[in-house]
Amino acid sequence: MFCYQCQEAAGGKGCTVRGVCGKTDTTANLQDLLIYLLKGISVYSTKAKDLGVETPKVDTFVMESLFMTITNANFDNDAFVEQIKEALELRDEIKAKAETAGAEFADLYEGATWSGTEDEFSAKAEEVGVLQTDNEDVRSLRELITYGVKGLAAYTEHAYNLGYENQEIYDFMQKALAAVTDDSLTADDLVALTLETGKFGVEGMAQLDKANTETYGNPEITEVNIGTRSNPAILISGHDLKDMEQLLEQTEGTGVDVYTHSEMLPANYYPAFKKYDHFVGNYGNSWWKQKEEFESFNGPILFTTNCIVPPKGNASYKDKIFTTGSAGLDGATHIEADENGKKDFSEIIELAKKCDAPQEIENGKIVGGFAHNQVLALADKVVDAVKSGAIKQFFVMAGCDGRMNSRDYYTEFAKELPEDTVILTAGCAKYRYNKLDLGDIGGIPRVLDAGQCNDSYSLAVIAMKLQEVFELDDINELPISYNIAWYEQKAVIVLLALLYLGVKNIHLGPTLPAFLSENVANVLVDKFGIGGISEVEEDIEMFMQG
Ligand code: FS2
Ligand code: SF4
Repeated sequence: MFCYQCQEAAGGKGCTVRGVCGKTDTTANLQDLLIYLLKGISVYSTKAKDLGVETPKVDTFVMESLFMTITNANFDNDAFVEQIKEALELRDEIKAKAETAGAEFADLYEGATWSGTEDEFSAKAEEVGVLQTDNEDVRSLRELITYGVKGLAAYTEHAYNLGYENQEIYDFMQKALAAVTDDSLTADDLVALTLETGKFGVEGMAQLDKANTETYGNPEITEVNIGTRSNPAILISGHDLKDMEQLLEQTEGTGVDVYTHSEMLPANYYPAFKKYDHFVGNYGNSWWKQKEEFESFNGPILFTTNCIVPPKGNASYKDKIFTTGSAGLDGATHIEADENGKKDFSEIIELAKKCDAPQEIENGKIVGGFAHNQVLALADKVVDAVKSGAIKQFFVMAGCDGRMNSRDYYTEFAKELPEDTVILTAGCAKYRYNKLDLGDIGGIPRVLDAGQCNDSYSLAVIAMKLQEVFELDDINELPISYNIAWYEQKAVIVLLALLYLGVKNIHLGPTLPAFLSENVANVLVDKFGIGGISEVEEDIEMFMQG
């Protein structure tokens, strides 16, 4: 195996024996083989699309498969084997359709032609990973695009689950996958494709924002309970709000409570979910704390997406884990949707009834719900505070959390920021500082949580609105600094989206991606002013000087 798609890549270079995330080499290789076949499918489907062939089956298959390969989403080897078999069938189907429409193919990428049986998968998988591309810079750009497209696929799938689709996004994902197999593309072509990926990142996040807010209302300022009650309960993690809705509907009146964990916390901000009395609040912290927090929760856990940490063999909650959607874990029960998108969570509910109530690990409330609509409703107050100098600067500290101790930097950074600054956050990065008492500025809390990582879109909308109000030509003239924490591929698409929107001087930590070669990193520095992080005090000084 060789994998370097996330921030925790071993030694800052890549995982080669077993993932720091817990991914075995078998899983990693099967994921590589699946990506290799998705590229092959995309070679045919892009051509078919050019010839007017509609490809709905390919569109959703590619999206779901990409999502399955995101860090910490799916550890189920059987699921990958099934997906690979389906990919081979679908590839033949789309090839035939393209040929019927008049396409001719020559000198094809090997992922478009290779076939094998299940017992040949693992041997083939070892040959088709990231290192297949020899040139370090080309490999770096190809992977940057591929990881961005994976993040885009995740957001696209959540919107799809709510009935929102955009053909152009599907087409782009396949265009990008086909392009990264094309040896005739120059480094400049790949840089242009990287920015185009960012453009679709903006569209994907906007689509998901529309899907979530039209379906469940606009997030609003909310005090979220972080304590517990005495009923047995289910913990729901991940990002999928459709799953959240169905779980709340099905648990209503059963005597089983529901709590969110990690990235599902922002579900508490949506009006449509507030009507449920048995929706108690949020339990615990970000994803990497799950080994301890799932022990004390006592009840079953439903993963709707990443981030899953494979449990230890003796974990008490091992048999209480359920997955759905693109998430998967060897040994966990996977709940499929029926043809109408309905999921039956009764097995989880019955199990919850037999479990003890959660053990309280903290109590009190945290505040969130500052997505674009809510912040724009407070726009006058915010603008006045900026004009009067009460708010000197905003810090976008969106992104992900992770295990590394070096992420204590973000807690310290938040604590040390001058009191006339406000943090705009989204994603699980918030858990590094959302329980600190940082106070408020004239009633505006100093940490404004917009929601999940995809709600970074809200932060961009807020920035664009402020640019308009202050009549600035350039978004970079705003008093907003970007100190973003990344971990997995959804943070990659968020970053590319911000670059596409023209945001410069983004600092990325705790380390720069291992998949950026020196030359590609230099391009990002020269073109966009991307930087890393150093020491808290030094960095604050640098940011405050603008
Ligand atoms: Fe956090 Fe993990 Fe949201 Fe990422 S819970 S690192 O999936 O996508 O942010
Ligand atoms: Fe390593 Fe991250 Fe890949 Fe897991 S996803 S194998 S931790 S680089």
